Amino acid sequence: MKLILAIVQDKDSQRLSNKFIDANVRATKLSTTGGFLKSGNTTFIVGIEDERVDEVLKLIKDTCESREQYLTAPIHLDTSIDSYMGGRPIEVQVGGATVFVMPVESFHRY
Ligand code: 2BA
Repeated sequence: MKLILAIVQDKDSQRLSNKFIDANVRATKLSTTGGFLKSGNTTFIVGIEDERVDEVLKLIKDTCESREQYLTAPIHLDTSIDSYMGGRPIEVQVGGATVFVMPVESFHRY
């Protein structure tokens, strides 16, 4: 068994959730925050049999779009990012999905 952690944009999360349900893939959705943009994204936790990992990765890849976002500095942004931006909005390419696949030592449902 593997544990898949997939960080996706909020805009894609509902569609991905529906695809998981249709494909009988069990998943947990977490509301998360990107460390750089400090805006909301969604992290899916999926425990899945080894032989279905590629199927899940394909569902994620086919559903999640890469998008450009503009980061403008609100007053409360910390100084490190403020100086990084030089006070101007910057364009950031946010990936469709950032995915980690990890081995699972054991799995229990009680
Ligand atoms: P954020 O941390 O909010 O990052 C959003 C996008 O900003 C990133 O897209 C990347 O294009 C850009 N970015 C991030 N850090 C940067 C930096 N130090 N300098 C310049 N640009 C930077 P993605 O790479 O597609 O990441 C999307 C989201 O996936 C991230 O949101 C974060 O929540 C998560 N993520 C990405 N890589 C990760 C990692 N190695 N570990 C944990 N989470 C990760």
